[in-house]
Amino acid sequence: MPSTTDRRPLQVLVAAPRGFCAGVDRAITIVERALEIYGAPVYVRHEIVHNKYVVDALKDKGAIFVETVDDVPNGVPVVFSAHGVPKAVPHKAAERGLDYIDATCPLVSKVHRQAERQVEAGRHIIFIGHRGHPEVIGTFGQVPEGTMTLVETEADAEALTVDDPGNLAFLTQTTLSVDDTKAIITVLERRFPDIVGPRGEDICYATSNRQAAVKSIAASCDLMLVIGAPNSSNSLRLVEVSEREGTNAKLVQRGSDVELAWFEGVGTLGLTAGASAPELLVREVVNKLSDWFDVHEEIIESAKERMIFKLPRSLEAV
Ligand code: 0CM
Ligand code: SF4
Repeated sequence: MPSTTDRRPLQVLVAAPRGFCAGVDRAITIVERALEIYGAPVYVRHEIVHNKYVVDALKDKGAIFVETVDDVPNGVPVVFSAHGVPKAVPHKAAERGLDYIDATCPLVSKVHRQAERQVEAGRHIIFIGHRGHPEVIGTFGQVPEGTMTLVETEADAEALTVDDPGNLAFLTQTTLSVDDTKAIITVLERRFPDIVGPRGEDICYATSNRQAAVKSIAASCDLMLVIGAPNSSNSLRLVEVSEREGTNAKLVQRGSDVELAWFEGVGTLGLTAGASAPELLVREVVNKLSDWFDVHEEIIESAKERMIFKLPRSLEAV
Protein backbone atom coordinates (compact mmCIF):
# COMPACT_ATOMS: atom_id res chain seq x y z
CA MET A 1 0.00 0.00 0.00
CA PRO A 2 1.46 3.45 -0.91
CA SER A 3 2.31 5.67 2.09
CA THR A 4 0.13 8.76 2.73
CA THR A 5 2.71 11.02 1.08
CA ASP A 6 3.06 9.19 -2.26
CA ARG A 7 -0.62 8.47 -2.96
CA ARG A 8 -1.69 10.40 -6.03
CA PRO A 9 -4.96 12.34 -5.98
CA LEU A 10 -8.15 10.75 -7.31
CA GLN A 11 -11.27 12.83 -7.80
CA VAL A 12 -14.38 10.70 -7.12
CA LEU A 13 -17.73 12.02 -8.40
CA VAL A 14 -20.43 10.16 -6.47
CA ALA A 15 -23.75 10.08 -8.33
CA ALA A 16 -26.96 10.94 -6.48
CA PRO A 17 -29.47 9.41 -6.39
CA ARG A 18 -27.83 5.99 -6.18
CA GLY A 19 -28.39 2.78 -4.24
CA PHE A 20 -31.52 1.66 -2.40
CA CYS A 21 -34.92 2.64 -3.78
CA ALA A 22 -38.22 2.62 -1.89
CA GLY A 23 -39.18 -0.83 -3.23
CA VAL A 24 -35.92 -2.43 -2.09
CA ASP A 25 -36.10 -0.77 1.32
CA ARG A 26 -39.63 -2.07 1.75
CA ALA A 27 -38.80 -5.61 0.59
CA ILE A 28 -35.86 -5.95 2.99
CA THR A 29 -37.94 -4.52 5.87
CA ILE A 30 -40.67 -7.07 5.10
CA VAL A 31 -38.24 -9.96 5.59
CA GLU A 32 -36.84 -8.41 8.77
CA ARG A 33 -40.34 -7.80 10.18
CA ALA A 34 -41.42 -11.32 9.24
CA LEU A 35 -38.41 -12.69 11.14
CA GLU A 36 -39.37 -10.61 14.20
CA ILE A 37 -43.02 -11.65 14.07
CA TYR A 38 -42.72 -15.35 13.15
CA GLY A 39 -39.20 -16.06 14.36
CA ALA A 40 -36.60 -17.90 12.22
CA PRO A 41 -36.71 -19.48 9.77
CA VAL A 42 -38.61 -17.36 7.29
CA TYR A 43 -38.45 -18.63 3.72
CA VAL A 44 -37.94 -16.20 0.82
CA ARG A 45 -38.78 -17.17 -2.74
CA HIS A 46 -35.92 -15.89 -4.93
CA GLU A 47 -33.30 -13.35 -3.77
CA ILE A 48 -35.41 -10.69 -2.03
CA VAL A 49 -33.44 -8.17 -4.13
CA HIS A 50 -30.55 -8.92 -6.47
CA ASN A 51 -27.70 -8.34 -4.05
CA LYS A 52 -25.53 -10.98 -2.42
CA TYR A 53 -24.59 -8.79 0.53
CA VAL A 54 -28.27 -8.16 1.36
CA VAL A 55 -29.17 -11.83 0.92
CA ASP A 56 -26.24 -13.02 3.09
CA ALA A 57 -27.15 -10.51 5.84
CA LEU A 58 -30.74 -11.84 5.90
CA LYS A 59 -29.48 -15.44 5.88
CA ASP A 60 -27.49 -14.60 9.02
CA LYS A 61 -30.74 -13.43 10.64
CA GLY A 62 -32.54 -16.67 9.79
CA ALA A 63 -33.96 -16.23 6.28
CA ILE A 64 -33.77 -19.21 3.92
CA PHE A 65 -33.77 -18.50 0.19
CA VAL A 66 -35.38 -20.91 -2.28
CA GLU A 67 -36.42 -20.67 -5.93
CA THR A 68 -39.79 -22.39 -5.65
CA VAL A 69 -42.60 -22.59 -3.10
CA ASP A 70 -42.29 -26.39 -3.43
CA ASP A 71 -39.12 -26.08 -1.34
CA VAL A 72 -40.92 -24.32 1.54
CA PRO A 73 -41.83 -26.78 4.32
CA ASN A 74 -45.36 -26.82 5.71
CA GLY A 75 -46.07 -24.44 8.55
CA VAL A 76 -43.41 -21.79 7.82
CA PRO A 77 -44.02 -18.36 6.29
CA VAL A 78 -42.73 -17.41 2.85
CA VAL A 79 -41.97 -13.98 1.40
CA PHE A 80 -42.14 -13.29 -2.36
CA SER A 81 -39.30 -11.13 -3.72
CA ALA A 82 -39.50 -7.48 -4.86
CA HIS A 83 -39.53 -8.56 -8.52
CA GLY A 84 -43.04 -10.07 -8.35
CA VAL A 85 -44.37 -13.57 -8.96
CA PRO A 86 -46.80 -15.21 -11.41
CA LYS A 87 -50.32 -15.59 -10.01
CA ALA A 88 -49.81 -19.33 -9.77
CA VAL A 89 -47.28 -18.82 -6.95
CA PRO A 90 -49.59 -17.30 -4.28
CA HIS A 91 -52.28 -19.74 -5.43
CA LYS A 92 -49.98 -22.65 -4.75
CA ALA A 93 -48.93 -21.22 -1.38
CA ALA A 94 -52.59 -20.73 -0.40
CA GLU A 95 -53.45 -24.28 -1.48
CA ARG A 96 -50.73 -25.55 0.84
CA GLY A 97 -52.03 -23.35 3.66
CA LEU A 98 -48.73 -21.42 3.86
CA ASP A 99 -48.62 -17.92 5.33
CA TYR A 100 -47.21 -15.78 2.54
CA ILE A 101 -46.17 -12.15 2.44
CA ASP A 102 -45.82 -10.42 -0.88
CA ALA A 103 -42.82 -8.06 -1.08
CA THR A 104 -43.43 -7.24 -4.75
CA CYS A 105 -42.57 -3.57 -5.31
CA PRO A 106 -45.81 -1.56 -5.60
CA LEU A 107 -44.53 -0.20 -8.93
CA VAL A 108 -44.24 -3.75 -10.28
CA SER A 109 -47.71 -4.58 -8.91
CA LYS A 110 -49.02 -1.54 -10.79
CA VAL A 111 -47.79 -3.06 -14.05
CA HIS A 112 -49.45 -6.36 -13.08
CA ARG A 113 -52.79 -4.59 -12.68
CA GLN A 114 -52.36 -2.75 -15.98
CA ALA A 115 -51.72 -6.07 -17.70
CA GLU A 116 -54.92 -7.54 -16.28
CA ARG A 117 -56.90 -4.47 -17.33
CA GLN A 118 -55.61 -4.50 -20.90
CA VAL A 119 -56.46 -8.17 -21.30
CA GLU A 120 -59.94 -7.56 -19.83
CA ALA A 121 -60.34 -4.80 -22.45
CA GLY A 122 -59.61 -7.42 -25.11
CA ARG A 123 -56.19 -6.11 -26.09
CA HIS A 124 -53.08 -8.15 -26.85
CA ILE A 125 -50.08 -6.89 -24.85
CA ILE A 126 -46.64 -6.22 -26.26
CA PHE A 127 -44.34 -6.42 -23.25
CA ILE A 128 -40.93 -4.74 -23.47
CA GLY A 129 -38.44 -6.50 -21.20
CA HIS A 130 -35.59 -8.98 -20.83
CA ARG A 131 -36.37 -12.65 -21.40
CA GLY A 132 -35.92 -14.80 -18.31
CA HIS A 133 -35.82 -11.93 -15.79
CA PRO A 134 -38.00 -12.78 -12.75
CA GLU A 135 -40.03 -9.57 -13.13
CA VAL A 136 -40.87 -10.52 -16.72
CA ILE A 137 -41.83 -14.05 -15.66
CA GLY A 138 -44.02 -12.56 -12.89
CA THR A 139 -45.78 -10.11 -15.20
CA PHE A 140 -46.42 -12.75 -17.88
CA GLY A 141 -47.92 -14.85 -15.10
CA GLN A 142 -50.65 -12.27 -14.46
CA VAL A 143 -52.49 -12.94 -17.72
CA PRO A 144 -53.59 -16.03 -19.65
CA GLU A 145 -50.99 -17.66 -21.89
CA GLY A 146 -50.95 -16.22 -25.41
CA THR A 147 -52.23 -12.75 -24.41
CA MET A 148 -48.76 -11.19 -24.09
CA THR A 149 -45.77 -11.11 -26.46
CA LEU A 150 -42.22 -10.23 -25.39
CA VAL A 151 -40.17 -7.68 -27.31
CA GLU A 152 -36.56 -7.14 -26.22
CA THR A 153 -35.07 -4.92 -28.93
CA GLU A 154 -35.91 -2.45 -31.71
CA ALA A 155 -35.25 -5.27 -34.18
CA ASP A 156 -37.84 -7.44 -32.39
CA ALA A 157 -40.34 -4.57 -32.62
CA GLU A 158 -39.64 -4.19 -36.35
CA ALA A 159 -40.08 -7.93 -36.98
CA LEU A 160 -43.20 -8.36 -34.83
CA THR A 161 -46.31 -9.77 -36.47
CA VAL A 162 -49.70 -9.58 -34.72
CA ASP A 163 -53.20 -10.87 -35.48
CA ASP A 164 -55.14 -7.70 -34.68
CA PRO A 165 -53.00 -4.54 -35.04
CA GLY A 166 -55.95 -2.32 -34.01
CA ASN A 167 -56.21 -3.95 -30.58
CA LEU A 168 -52.79 -3.69 -28.97
CA ALA A 169 -51.32 -2.33 -25.74
CA PHE A 170 -47.72 -2.10 -24.60
CA LEU A 171 -46.25 -2.35 -21.10
CA THR A 172 -42.65 -2.45 -19.89
CA GLN A 173 -40.38 -3.94 -17.25
CA THR A 174 -39.58 -1.34 -14.55
CA THR A 175 -35.79 -1.51 -14.74
CA LEU A 176 -35.01 -0.98 -18.43
CA SER A 177 -32.79 1.51 -20.24
CA VAL A 178 -34.83 4.71 -20.64
CA ASP A 179 -33.28 5.42 -24.05
CA ASP A 180 -33.62 1.89 -25.49
CA THR A 181 -37.22 1.67 -24.31
CA LYS A 182 -38.13 5.00 -25.93
CA ALA A 183 -36.65 3.75 -29.20
CA ILE A 184 -38.63 0.48 -29.01
CA ILE A 185 -41.87 2.35 -28.24
CA THR A 186 -41.24 4.66 -31.20
CA VAL A 187 -41.02 1.63 -33.50
CA LEU A 188 -44.21 0.11 -32.02
CA GLU A 189 -46.14 3.38 -32.37
CA ARG A 190 -44.99 3.81 -35.96
CA ARG A 191 -45.91 0.26 -36.92
CA PHE A 192 -49.13 0.07 -34.87
CA PRO A 193 -50.56 3.61 -34.62
CA ASP A 194 -53.55 2.45 -32.52
CA ILE A 195 -51.40 0.83 -29.81
CA VAL A 196 -52.18 2.11 -26.31
CA GLY A 197 -49.79 2.30 -23.40
CA PRO A 198 -48.94 4.03 -20.14
CA ARG A 199 -47.88 7.67 -20.30
CA GLY A 200 -44.19 7.33 -21.26
CA GLU A 201 -43.43 3.82 -20.03
CA ASP A 202 -43.44 1.80 -16.81
CA ILE A 203 -39.78 2.36 -16.00
CA CYS A 204 -39.72 3.28 -12.32
CA TYR A 205 -38.59 6.59 -10.83
CA ALA A 206 -35.50 4.97 -9.24
CA THR A 207 -34.30 3.40 -12.47
CA SER A 208 -34.68 6.60 -14.48
CA ASN A 209 -33.19 8.84 -11.76
CA ARG A 210 -30.10 6.60 -11.41
CA GLN A 211 -29.58 6.57 -15.18
CA ALA A 212 -29.96 10.37 -15.38
CA ALA A 213 -27.46 10.78 -12.51
CA VAL A 214 -24.87 8.65 -14.35
CA LYS A 215 -25.47 10.60 -17.56
CA SER A 216 -24.87 13.87 -15.74
CA ILE A 217 -21.37 12.85 -14.55
CA ALA A 218 -20.14 10.36 -17.17
CA ALA A 219 -18.56 12.92 -19.52
CA SER A 220 -16.47 14.32 -16.63
CA CYS A 221 -15.15 10.87 -15.65
CA ASP A 222 -12.33 8.68 -17.00
CA LEU A 223 -13.90 5.54 -15.51
CA MET A 224 -17.24 4.67 -13.88
CA LEU A 225 -17.71 2.06 -11.14
CA VAL A 226 -21.24 0.73 -10.71
CA ILE A 227 -21.85 -1.21 -7.50
CA GLY A 228 -24.36 -3.97 -8.18
CA ALA A 229 -24.86 -7.63 -8.95
CA PRO A 230 -24.49 -9.27 -12.38
CA ASN A 231 -28.17 -10.36 -12.22
CA SER A 232 -29.42 -6.87 -11.31
CA SER A 233 -31.11 -5.43 -14.38
CA ASN A 234 -31.16 -1.82 -13.16
CA SER A 235 -27.44 -1.99 -12.21
CA LEU A 236 -26.45 -3.40 -15.62
CA ARG A 237 -28.32 -0.54 -17.28
CA LEU A 238 -26.13 1.97 -15.38
CA VAL A 239 -23.02 0.37 -16.90
CA GLU A 240 -24.59 0.69 -20.37
CA VAL A 241 -25.58 4.32 -19.85
CA SER A 242 -22.04 5.27 -18.90
CA GLU A 243 -20.50 3.38 -21.81
CA ARG A 244 -22.88 5.01 -24.27
CA GLU A 245 -21.72 8.39 -22.96
CA GLY A 246 -18.21 7.22 -23.91
CA THR A 247 -17.00 6.40 -20.38
CA ASN A 248 -15.74 2.91 -19.69
CA ALA A 249 -17.68 1.34 -16.79
CA LYS A 250 -17.17 -1.65 -14.53
CA LEU A 251 -19.73 -3.49 -12.44
CA VAL A 252 -18.37 -4.41 -9.01
CA GLN A 253 -20.13 -6.23 -6.20
CA ARG A 254 -17.98 -4.83 -3.42
CA GLY A 255 -14.61 -3.30 -2.48
CA SER A 256 -12.58 -6.46 -2.97
CA ASP A 257 -13.60 -6.58 -6.69
CA VAL A 258 -11.84 -3.28 -7.45
CA GLU A 259 -8.44 -3.64 -9.17
CA LEU A 260 -5.64 -1.08 -9.04
CA ALA A 261 -4.72 -1.78 -12.70
CA TRP A 262 -8.01 -0.17 -13.82
CA PHE A 263 -6.85 3.25 -12.64
CA GLU A 264 -3.96 3.88 -15.01
CA GLY A 265 -4.61 7.32 -16.50
CA VAL A 266 -7.75 7.77 -14.38
CA GLY A 267 -7.86 11.18 -12.69
CA THR A 268 -11.62 11.35 -12.16
CA LEU A 269 -13.73 8.36 -11.23
CA GLY A 270 -17.53 8.19 -11.33
CA LEU A 271 -19.20 6.08 -8.65
CA THR A 272 -22.78 4.89 -8.43
CA ALA A 273 -24.81 1.96 -7.09
CA GLY A 274 -27.82 0.07 -8.39
CA ALA A 275 -31.17 0.16 -6.58
CA SER A 276 -30.41 -3.08 -4.70
CA ALA A 277 -26.89 -2.12 -3.50
CA PRO A 278 -26.55 -0.83 0.08
CA GLU A 279 -24.68 2.42 0.78
CA LEU A 280 -22.34 0.43 3.03
CA LEU A 281 -20.83 -1.10 -0.14
CA VAL A 282 -20.28 2.38 -1.62
CA ARG A 283 -18.33 3.25 1.55
CA GLU A 284 -16.41 -0.03 1.24
CA VAL A 285 -15.34 0.85 -2.32
CA VAL A 286 -14.30 4.39 -1.31
CA ASN A 287 -12.27 2.94 1.58
CA LYS A 288 -10.56 0.54 -0.80
CA LEU A 289 -9.71 3.42 -3.15
CA SER A 290 -8.30 5.38 -0.20
CA ASP A 291 -5.73 2.60 0.30
CA TRP A 292 -4.26 3.56 -3.10
CA PHE A 293 -5.18 7.19 -3.69
CA ASP A 294 -5.66 10.51 -2.00
CA VAL A 295 -9.43 10.47 -2.61
CA HIS A 296 -11.39 13.71 -3.04
CA GLU A 297 -15.07 12.89 -2.97
CA GLU A 298 -17.78 15.10 -4.44
CA ILE A 299 -21.48 14.23 -4.48
CA ILE A 300 -23.25 15.30 -7.68
CA GLU A 301 -26.98 15.36 -7.06
CA SER A 302 -29.25 15.42 -10.10
CA ALA A 303 -32.57 14.74 -8.33
CA LYS A 304 -34.05 14.38 -4.85
CA GLU A 305 -35.99 11.25 -3.94
CA ARG A 306 -38.60 11.15 -1.19
CA MET A 307 -40.53 8.03 -2.15
CA ILE A 308 -41.54 5.69 0.69
CA PHE A 309 -43.80 2.65 0.28
CA LYS A 310 -46.04 1.39 3.06
CA LEU A 311 -45.55 -2.11 4.45
CA PRO A 312 -48.27 -4.71 3.85
CA ARG A 313 -51.05 -4.23 6.43
CA SER A 314 -50.43 -7.65 8.01
CA LEU A 315 -46.95 -6.51 9.09
CA GLU A 316 -47.82 -2.94 10.04
CA ALA A 317 -50.55 -3.94 12.47
CA VAL A 318 -48.40 -6.27 14.58
O1 0CM B 1 -35.06 -5.85 -11.49
P1 0CM B 1 -33.60 -5.81 -11.06
O2 0CM B 1 -32.86 -6.99 -11.60
O3 0CM B 1 -32.96 -4.51 -11.33
O4 0CM B 1 -33.70 -6.04 -9.48
P2 0CM B 1 -32.82 -5.58 -8.25
O5 0CM B 1 -33.17 -6.49 -7.13
O6 0CM B 1 -31.40 -5.40 -8.60
O7 0CM B 1 -33.38 -4.13 -7.96
C1 0CM B 1 -34.54 -3.85 -7.31
C2 0CM B 1 -35.77 -4.26 -7.90
C3 0CM B 1 -36.79 -4.58 -8.34
C4 0CM B 1 -38.07 -4.99 -8.84
FE1 SF4 C 1 -39.51 -0.79 -7.31
FE2 SF4 C 1 -38.04 0.49 -9.11
FE3 SF4 C 1 -36.99 -0.23 -6.84
FE4 SF4 C 1 -37.62 -2.11 -8.64
S1 SF4 C 1 -36.06 -0.53 -8.84
S2 SF4 C 1 -37.98 -2.17 -6.43
S3 SF4 C 1 -39.48 -1.17 -9.49
S4 SF4 C 1 -38.66 1.26 -7.09
